[in-house]
Amino acid sequence: MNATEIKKLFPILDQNVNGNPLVYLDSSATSQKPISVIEKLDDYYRRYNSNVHRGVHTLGTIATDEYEGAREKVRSFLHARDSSEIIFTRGTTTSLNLVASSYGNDNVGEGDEIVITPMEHHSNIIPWQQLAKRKGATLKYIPLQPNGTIALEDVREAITDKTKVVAVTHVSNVLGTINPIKEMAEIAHRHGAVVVVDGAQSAPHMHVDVEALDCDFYAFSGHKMGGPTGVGALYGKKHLLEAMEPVEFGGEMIDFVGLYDSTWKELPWKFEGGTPIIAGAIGLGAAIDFVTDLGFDEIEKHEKELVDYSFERLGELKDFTIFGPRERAGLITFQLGDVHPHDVATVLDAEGIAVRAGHHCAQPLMKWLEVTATARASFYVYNTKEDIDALTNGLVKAKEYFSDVFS
Ligand code: 7TS
Repeated sequence: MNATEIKKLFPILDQNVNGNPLVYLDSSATSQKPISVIEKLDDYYRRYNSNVHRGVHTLGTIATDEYEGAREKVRSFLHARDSSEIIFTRGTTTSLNLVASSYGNDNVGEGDEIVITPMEHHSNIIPWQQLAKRKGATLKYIPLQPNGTIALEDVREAITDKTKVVAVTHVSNVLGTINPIKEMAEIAHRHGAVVVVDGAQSAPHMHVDVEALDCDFYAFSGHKMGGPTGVGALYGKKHLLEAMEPVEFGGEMIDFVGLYDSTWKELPWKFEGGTPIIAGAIGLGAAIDFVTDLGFDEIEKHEKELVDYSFERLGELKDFTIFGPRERAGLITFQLGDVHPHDVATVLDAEGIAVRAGHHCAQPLMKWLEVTATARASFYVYNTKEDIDALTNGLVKAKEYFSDVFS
């Protein structure tokens, strides 16, 4: 299936916005949803909406089977060994907070170090800042190379025997940089540290194999890969999760409750307090079916073509800067002369082209880039070369509109 055919499977993309066919280039913020995911959610609510893990009635059994079936799909998708290593969460942010609160609280102490990078999304900075403050630990940053990549010699320099956690994004949501997780994990493990991977921008776009990467934790969101909002997952190595305390207490996660003490269910349910994200998880399962049917070889190839074509077409523009390395995932963050990114995005929006403008929840990275904001076009399976032509034409218009800035 080519991208034009794939696009037809996403009903929302078949519309005009501001009088022009919608060109959706904001999938790093959230992707659109294929009809199969929309129908799966509809089917759950129409046919078998019930709570899960609660006994014998038929609808509840179907819902439980579908919910646990979705967990198995996530396991297989991440190439994890055991489905008990998959915890459903609200998404990447919740997953990372869970690790910082639970693993971090018990394993990071005064004088210890937490190593991160300046290219992290706020969701992979603030939980560690807070943990460091609570514990009197130090937050340490691996410096970036001028092109926005990480050099392994800097990783070796930053990680020491004091390091307890290395938290790093697999793919930068601003630069598109793909980080060397496997090599970083090897270095971290030599010093007894665990590696927490923010997979928000990798899970939707590339083969992920948590066993091959040998990361200890991996977090991702469903809504960036065709799934519903409000659901994602945390993978953790079983022996680590087993030793960790839950962070949310209440229904669903308990085994026995006494007046003054209680015990927890086994993995993964001890981390899923309250009625779980049933519809969300089932929808995420359908999204995983969708992307795995397309195939990650195809998805990676397609996005590489779009990146190559973007460099070719956007390279024709003068006063145009693309941030980040040439080898990258499927997104282009840019600056058009001195025009404010919000103004660029507003002109593009009038043409029906959706891009994101702002700090992309990466303020430390904006500081490193010496900008306050940027504009970003991000791609997914339904984007075509024509979308990039439309973006290029839109940017030419923006340049004309703001021609006083360029004169
Ligand atoms: N980590 C990275 C690398 C991200 O790109 C995002 C979301 C998150 C974590 C948080 O994910 P959430 O699903 O928990 O919100 N990134 C973006 C973005 O680039 N534009 O909008 C959201």
